[in-house]
Amino acid sequence: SLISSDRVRAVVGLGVSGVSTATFLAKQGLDFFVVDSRDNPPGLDQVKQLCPEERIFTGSLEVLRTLGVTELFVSPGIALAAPILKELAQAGVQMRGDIDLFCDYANAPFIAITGSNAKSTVTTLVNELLLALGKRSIAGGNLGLPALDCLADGMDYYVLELSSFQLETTHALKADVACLLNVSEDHMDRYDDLYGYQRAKQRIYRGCKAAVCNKQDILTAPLLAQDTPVRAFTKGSPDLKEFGLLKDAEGVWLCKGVKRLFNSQDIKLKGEHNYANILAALAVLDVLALPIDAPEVATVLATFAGLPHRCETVREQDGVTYINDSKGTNVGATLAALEGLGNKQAKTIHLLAGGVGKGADFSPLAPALAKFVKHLYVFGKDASKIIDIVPQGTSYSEHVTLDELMEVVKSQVKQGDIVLFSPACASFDQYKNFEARGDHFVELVNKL
Ligand code: UMA
Ligand code: ADP
Repeated sequence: SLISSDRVRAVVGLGVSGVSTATFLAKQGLDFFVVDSRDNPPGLDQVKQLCPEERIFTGSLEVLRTLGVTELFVSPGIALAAPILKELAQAGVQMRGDIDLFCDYANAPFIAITGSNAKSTVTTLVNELLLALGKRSIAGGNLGLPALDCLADGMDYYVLELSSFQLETTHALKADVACLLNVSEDHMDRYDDLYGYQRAKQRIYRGCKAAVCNKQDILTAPLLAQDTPVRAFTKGSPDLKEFGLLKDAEGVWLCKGVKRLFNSQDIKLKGEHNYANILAALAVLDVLALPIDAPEVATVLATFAGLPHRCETVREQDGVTYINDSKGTNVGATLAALEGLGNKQAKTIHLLAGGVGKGADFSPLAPALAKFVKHLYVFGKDASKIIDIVPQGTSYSEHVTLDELMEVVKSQVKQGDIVLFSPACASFDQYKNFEARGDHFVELVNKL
């Protein structure tokens, strides 16, 4: 086996990743401890089926000090900066994760995708394109299905969405294609600064066979051996080997170099940020030497409507468009939504934002607020932090709950307006997750 049996392992954390790792290790016939800081962690009943109860410890991670562990599989929700983990790492204990284990056992080429935003969209799109081209492929990782649960016989490709947390515990990813879409501030409660976060994201490129990066985002630029193929994408006009956009009387063209591949009129996804996402997916296919102008590709682009809660049109009523972008959980996502949907001629957007700011600096939103936003409605825990950066001349109001806020929206909107629910914050102050938050917005819109 690729993992030797003389190591003393512990699975740390009993969420989706912990249960998946424990299941996988048990299947390989390997022993392990299980530890979770919570008294009653979610996966407890499942691991009781996999490992003797005397090897399971809940309520604190401190017990790790006494187990003689040499190798930990740390769940992404636990910071490696936790004192107990730091102490063990300093003592030479390996800090690994489920993705590291996936890499040991991957039996087909895999594509790894990260970025502050658009990971899920691009991961799903790449997978859809591979399937349409007749490949056996499956998408997982941070997207939801844990990476180890994706492993199966006879696969052509795995497509993995990876978070910065997962990358921190991954040592030799060696992806067949590694793609870093963009880097903008997020999770500042877990990193010292943007560069610490970028360093985690850049681990996607470790040992990769090919790379895809964003020409307009210097923080995505890979440092690789000269002979490693790299494809860049841009929302601007592309150089010879790049993927980019050309605009003419017929609309926006998605291009590789001078070659026009698809016209925006034939693409279901809307907004330039989404064209960039498609270009990234096409670049992945291209670097794998798969056909990017095949009719199957055109069909996917004509029908792929994106994922729910990502700039999803919920309803058009009395000339007002309601858009749910609840997955807009950081400043970069909300900025992309404003720039993608905003009208340069007139301020039409009613922006609904707020929640848990995760230590973010909201000031990059200010120019887009001034340019596109008719009225800003803020709510939730860090509402006042958003108010602090509102530019002069942008009208705003503060609310406690979304219910209360929507009552005001109702009385303010006019024909031609867009109501954009893109919080720029996490949801945990008032909701279980971004899905529950988006569902609540949709419910309120449908009641209007
Ligand atoms: N926790 C404890 N004590 C423990 C272990 C966990 O309190 O001992 C808490 C964590 O602080 C966290 C929660 O439990 O609040 C869940 O953490 P986890 O590591 O057990 O999470 P999983 O259930 O394994 O889910 C993880 C990803 N979650 C996180 O990174 C927080 C899921 O991404 C991912 O789909 C799943 O693995 C499969 O790969 C979710 C996510 O929110 C969607 N990701 C973040 C994001 O996209 O911004 C990074
Ligand atoms: P992730 O998995 O990285 O969170 P998603 O595809 O779920 O990415 O989208 C998350 C948020 O990012 C959504 O609010 C979406 O509207 C926004 N978004 C989509 N494409 C882009 C892009 N190219 N740049 C910035 N934000 C984007």
